[in-house]
Amino acid sequence: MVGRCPQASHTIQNPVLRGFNPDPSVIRVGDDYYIATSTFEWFPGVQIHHSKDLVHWQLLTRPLNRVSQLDLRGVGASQGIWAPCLTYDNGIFYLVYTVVNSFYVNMYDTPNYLVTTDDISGEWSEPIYLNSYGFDPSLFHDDDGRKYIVSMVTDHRIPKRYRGHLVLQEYDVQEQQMIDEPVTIYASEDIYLEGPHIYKRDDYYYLFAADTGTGEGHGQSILRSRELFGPYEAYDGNSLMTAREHPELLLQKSGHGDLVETQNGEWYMIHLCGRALENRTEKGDRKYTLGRETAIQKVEWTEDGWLRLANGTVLPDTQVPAPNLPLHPFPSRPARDDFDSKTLDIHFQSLRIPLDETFYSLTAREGHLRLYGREGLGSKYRQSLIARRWQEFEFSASTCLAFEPTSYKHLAGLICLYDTENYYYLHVTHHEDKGKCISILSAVNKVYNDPVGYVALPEDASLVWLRAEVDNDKLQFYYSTSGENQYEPIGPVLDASTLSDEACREGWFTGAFVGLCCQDLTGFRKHADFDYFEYAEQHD
Ligand code: 6LW
Repeated sequence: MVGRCPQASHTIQNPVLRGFNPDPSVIRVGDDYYIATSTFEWFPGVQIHHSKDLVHWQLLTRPLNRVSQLDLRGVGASQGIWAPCLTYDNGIFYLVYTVVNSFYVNMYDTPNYLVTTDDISGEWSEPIYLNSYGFDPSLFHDDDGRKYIVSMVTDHRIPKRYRGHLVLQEYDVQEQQMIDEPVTIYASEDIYLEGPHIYKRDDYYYLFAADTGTGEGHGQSILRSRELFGPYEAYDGNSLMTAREHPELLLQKSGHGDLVETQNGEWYMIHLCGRALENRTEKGDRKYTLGRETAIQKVEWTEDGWLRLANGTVLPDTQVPAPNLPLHPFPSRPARDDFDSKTLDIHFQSLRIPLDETFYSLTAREGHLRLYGREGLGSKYRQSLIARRWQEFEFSASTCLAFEPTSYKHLAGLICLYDTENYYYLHVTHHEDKGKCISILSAVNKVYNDPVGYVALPEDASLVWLRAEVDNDKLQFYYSTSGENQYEPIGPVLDASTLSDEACREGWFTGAFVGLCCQDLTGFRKHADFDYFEYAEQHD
């Protein structure tokens, strides 16, 4: 499926990584491009997508895939893995990232780690601890072989000394630890910088960093110095990219960029962005159910050694000229997963701990996913839940379930969720008076409702079909006990926009998911068998 000749006239359609894929970091190794993005409390940790043309992207791997590398039990919503930085040097891939253990409190705990591999889609090393100054660590490989970590610095004091503060410290590859003291390379009472990367080009070191937070005021800045440790001078044209004055643009929140040079000397910036729903929170913020996503802009160096968008403005474009590279589309994926494979589809993630066979099986009943019921939807420890990102504003998700609950503490079904405090759960359960029944449980910042109560199912209904249809801010559930063509709506139209960064109170960095789950709140692992899971998008 590889294109035969270079195609200069193609376009990159943004966002390239749709749905919850923030804090992108990019590298090119030969003809291959890779982007790493944050995964927070979702396991396995860090997503890496692959491309050969910057136009088509495919999810390749998630490197932090075992508990010895990453144990997120107990971490809060939107904590866990933040802002990975992917680099490559001398045959080795390096991935640094933060595991946020406490945030939204006075003192942050933000240990930073490094893992390595020589095979990006294979196994990665055990983590090496780096430091805990702040988050968004990035590894810089200098020409002389020495390596440095640049990181933002948090400050728990009231008031803080600086609004923006970055430090640089050397990392010793042989010793596998930080050496020497960290040096402040940026400190400002005005402009907050984070997500820093350092590059060397010609006679300058460039400090490339996100400015002004990650909301609609977000932007991208560049500074430079002839010395690695500064002083760094800011570009007059900062923010070199931002949508902050332009609420009409598709790519809101644009910032947190990283640079890549193609094989032909063209330059691109990948960056974080978000697509807004029109409805707003009580505070007046637009809502982003798809979380923060990843887009690409073409950039160019000016004659005096600064960087600007190739479109001549500071505004991020939805369509961007593709690089002069052969097109390389990937095969499209079927919307339906029949659970016939021995492994779960790569798009599924679990919460905080691995998808291991203590809570699911693809072989116990052939052609089915069996989930063994475990903890409740508020648990930050051992839920039996697999889910995938919402990637478009309009989609449907459906499943068919065999489940024989004998207690109201047995539940299984189809869920749309943001975190442990915000979800809509269409589920089969048992009721003392009604027997097997269907219900909806909604949670909106811990305010719980059951809008249809408990609806009895026919006694011989061994299979129950469940469906969710999402249209922007509207969610309608459906169910059937007599086949896929017999769906009837259940419950009111629900407000899907509560599952958004702006609406959720505990944490606001991820995005909405849809998936399957099973709870046995008696602790005896009652299981449910799911015949398939289908996620089908409606495109404009
Ligand atoms: C990311 C940081 C940020 O690490 O959000 O507000 C964090 N800024 O750059 C999580 O995406």
